[in-house]
Amino acid sequence: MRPGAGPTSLDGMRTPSVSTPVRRVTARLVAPLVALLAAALVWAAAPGPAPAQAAGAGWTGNLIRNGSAEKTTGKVTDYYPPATLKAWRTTDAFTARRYDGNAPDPAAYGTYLAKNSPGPGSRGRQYFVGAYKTSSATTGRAVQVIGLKKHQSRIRKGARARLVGWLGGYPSNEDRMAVTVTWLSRKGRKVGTPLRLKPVTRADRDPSPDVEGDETTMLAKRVATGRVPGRAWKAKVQVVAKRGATGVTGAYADQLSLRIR
Ligand SMILES: [Ca+2]
Ligand SMILES: [Ca+2]
Repeated sequence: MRPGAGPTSLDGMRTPSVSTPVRRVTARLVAPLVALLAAALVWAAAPGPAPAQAAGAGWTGNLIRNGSAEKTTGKVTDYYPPATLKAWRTTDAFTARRYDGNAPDPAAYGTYLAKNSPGPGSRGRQYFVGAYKTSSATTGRAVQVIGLKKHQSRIRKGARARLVGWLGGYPSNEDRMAVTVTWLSRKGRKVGTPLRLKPVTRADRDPSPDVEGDETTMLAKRVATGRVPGRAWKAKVQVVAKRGATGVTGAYADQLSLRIR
């Protein structure tokens, strides 16, 4: 199957039959060929769903809704009052913030993320922010439960899962984001082994606290893969902003995705 091969061939067939004097013999030869080509075109066009599957090599699309923090209501230029994130149930001022304009020195940028801070190439306009203005006793959190009903046949055959997220913060702060996917049975019981993204800690953002120049306000990619348990009926995604000891200012994340195949 070569997309486009059909129409090109058909045009090629039309050209001589229109531009040259039509003889009965030619017409008799051309008519069956045109019919054959038309049949070939129908055949080529028929397997519509195939390209979508081939594009992801068997993986589903991203099952996490609003995984890039782009869909919000309320102000995203400041954290407070917190904007509401669509598709997520949030606690304790877990919200989204807009990336600041390009920073002259992105690696040494301040407490917020800029459009050109180290992070995903395709990041949209906003990122997840947690642990801002929280009480000392709690952590900010966003939760989303994904129904897996339509993937049941795939899951029963033994599916794999791939969880990806970009996590980070700024160097002088210990806040960090943790992402967990827990599999739930039809009755809501935990089944299988959860997927966890390792937080990007202060040590990751400032490897040598005594040495200047290696501090980075950033997001780094974290990936976790694992088996989808055969009894999984739902996937519960939790994004938890963990507080540092010195205060509460920001744990960041963006581009969260969960795919199975
Ligand atoms: Ca985003
Ligand atoms: Ca340092």
